[in-house]
Amino acid sequence: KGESLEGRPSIADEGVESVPLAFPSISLSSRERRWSDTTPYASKKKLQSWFQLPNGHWELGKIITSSGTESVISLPDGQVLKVKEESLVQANPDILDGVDDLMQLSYLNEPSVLYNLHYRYSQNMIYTKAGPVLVAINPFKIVPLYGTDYIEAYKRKAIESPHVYAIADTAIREMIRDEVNQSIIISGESGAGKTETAKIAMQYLAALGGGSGIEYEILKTNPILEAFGNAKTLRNNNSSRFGKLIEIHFSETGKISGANIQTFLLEKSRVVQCNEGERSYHIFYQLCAGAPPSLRGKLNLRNAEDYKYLRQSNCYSIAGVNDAEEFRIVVEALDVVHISKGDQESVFAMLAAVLWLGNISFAVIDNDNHVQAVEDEGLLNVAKLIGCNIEDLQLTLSTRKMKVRNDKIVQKLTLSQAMDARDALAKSIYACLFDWLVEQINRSLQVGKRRTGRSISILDIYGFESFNRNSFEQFCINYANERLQQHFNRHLFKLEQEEYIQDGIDWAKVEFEDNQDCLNLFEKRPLGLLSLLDEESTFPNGTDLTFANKLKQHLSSNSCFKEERDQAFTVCHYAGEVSYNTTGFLEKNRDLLHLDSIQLLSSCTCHLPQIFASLMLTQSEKPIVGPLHKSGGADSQKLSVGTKFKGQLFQLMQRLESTTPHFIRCIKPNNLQSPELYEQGLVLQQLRCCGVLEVVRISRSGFPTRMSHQKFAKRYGFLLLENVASQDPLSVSVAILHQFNILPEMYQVGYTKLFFRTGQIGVLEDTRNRTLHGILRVQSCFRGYQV
Ligand code: AD9
Ligand code: MG
Repeated sequence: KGESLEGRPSIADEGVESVPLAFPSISLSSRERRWSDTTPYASKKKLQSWFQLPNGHWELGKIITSSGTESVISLPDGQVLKVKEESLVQANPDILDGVDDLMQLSYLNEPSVLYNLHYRYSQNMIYTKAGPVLVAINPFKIVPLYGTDYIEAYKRKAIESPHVYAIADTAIREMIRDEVNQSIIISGESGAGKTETAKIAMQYLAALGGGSGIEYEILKTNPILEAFGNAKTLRNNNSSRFGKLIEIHFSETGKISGANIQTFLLEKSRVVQCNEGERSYHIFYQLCAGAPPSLRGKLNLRNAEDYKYLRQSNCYSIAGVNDAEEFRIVVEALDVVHISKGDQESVFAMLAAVLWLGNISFAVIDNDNHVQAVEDEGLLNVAKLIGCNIEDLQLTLSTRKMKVRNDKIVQKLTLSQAMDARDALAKSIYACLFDWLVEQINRSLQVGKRRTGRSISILDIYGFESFNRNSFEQFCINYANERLQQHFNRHLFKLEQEEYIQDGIDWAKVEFEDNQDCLNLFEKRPLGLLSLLDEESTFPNGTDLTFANKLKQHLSSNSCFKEERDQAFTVCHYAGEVSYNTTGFLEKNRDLLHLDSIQLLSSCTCHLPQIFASLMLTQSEKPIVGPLHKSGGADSQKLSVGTKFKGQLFQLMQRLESTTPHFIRCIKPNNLQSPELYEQGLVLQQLRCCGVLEVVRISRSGFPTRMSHQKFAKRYGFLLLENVASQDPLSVSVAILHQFNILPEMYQVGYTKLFFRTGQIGVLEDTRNRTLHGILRVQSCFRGYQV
């Protein structure tokens, strides 16, 4: 009783959440190996333990005495507390402070991981490995970790500390070594740093060069896509409102030969509507602030404050951002990707048309509240900019042509119908413009003729979002994140463990949070969220309320679904619960543009008729009411937004499945977008929901690197001192393992493959490279003599 902890060497066994390192990883340098060896510090670690304060914050407490059931600890602020032994969580020895891979922690528990990340973060080391995953914590300030010198150093492998550059470098090496396409998959909440991280990865790949300047073009796509597809939200001043997959192609010599960008579901509604404190797409403000006088004159441009669409959110500028300067950068980038000055002017004209559309007003013309578009400045400017007749535009916005049996009738619109028609037109123009731009960029990027078919894809989609009020956009964004999470789970848990079983490997199973139930809630047919939404969208009498009721009727038994009052429902996502308000769901899912508007656009004489080409294709002659469930073929033109998005995501997943994935998990340390602030609770919640701890656990207990016997024998066989040419791959492999003294606990020999613990292959690869390098040097010496 009251015995000092130092006298009780067995305390480690009573650890609350201790996960002692099963096997020290041999990939560690000798200094690091010392770190992960816990025995010499056994007494030291018992002096300190983590204690959770009532507010949830973890503090490192010094243990003064311990009785076995209770301990007396002193906290950093001087408080001395008597606490239950089981409320303490083991802390790592000081010497492990700031290890660059969480795998090296002797005690892998939440407070230790939080502390380690914080320790590094406070020294600008924002990157940490969690086994195979790179964790990146948003610094919200410029950190001195990037640029040519760093890129060079990572190329030469002169720096080993975790970095996006290191991930990109591994991707290139594995693409060449295994002849398999690679992907860098970046995930994290809104504002966590995905887009920045994607750009940093692109920067590294671009540094490999291509010769034709294509790498420069690739980098210049970023300012363009961000101007047109990013906006200030409450979560992030530069929030991506579309998903992006950029596939970078390589030539045989490992140089960039071209690229292709695929985008996913742009948030159109933002063009006509956005919340207080948010902004519409950056490009609108950039145009208003930065257009030169001649362009201003041609487009009749005003200031952002003069446009209703931009005025409604009461937010025009972003701290630290100069929109006029950004406009200059965008124009320069448009030049680089070969968009002609003429086309650029047409693009700006379309943007101005969208802005002026918002200023069109309506006047009531009869007792039934029917309205007509007023012939005001807005209307005149729109007609001029898109190149249509003023009366045609007026009619399109105020009436709807319908066919009733064989008669054509013209129906007048009420104010809300007319405003909807106007807004739908603005959204369509903008979305077409965006797609057109992406298409032009892709044309410009497809220069490489000698393609090897090898590529590295970088995925940056909008992060998980939860606002006070969540609509159809958040519904789609969070669904996409759910899909991505499953891909992550599959690769780091499911497939890994299945492969061990198949190959007869001994291993310790690790439980992980499976999100299949939530995906089922979205995708199941006929009783899933998306199917029910489509069904209700096709019913002429369907409303957002009947949709909400239908969900309650059919989905209440699903564990990921919660009923809410009125028009709302809640989904339990992997990253937390989100309540959605169904207002606007049906309309956004149908995404109708009236035939009248389509006809108007197709008749207009603006300089970019091609931009509306996609519109003609995607909208059918018939009203949308019709079968929505069929996919492919002619019917795909009428797909609802939800179903189309689901199809896109499935395709994306298929594409990613054929690549070797490299995962980067971005973490947002605070909600204020401010530097130096590390909120434990917020970080922990993100670590938990993306399963970072479990990944580390499985990596420690598992064998993440694997290679078939054949491949292994072929790759390293020449390093053997004895001649093994006649032997089978398995025997050669075993001979290699022996010659290089690879410790038995570091690998397992499966039926078809060899399995290695993290880092093992690196040791062999280094030897192989050194040997090959030696051979080349000898060869070039000989050549020198001949000359
Ligand atoms: V969203 O889902 O598109 O809303 P992202 O993409 O995850 O979100 P983003 O990359 O836009 O976040 O990062 C948000 C802000 O954090 C950036 O505008 C930068 O100001 C800041 N940031 C992120 N990463 C870094 C970095 N490595 N260095 C400096 C950074 N600042
Ligand atoms: Mg982003």
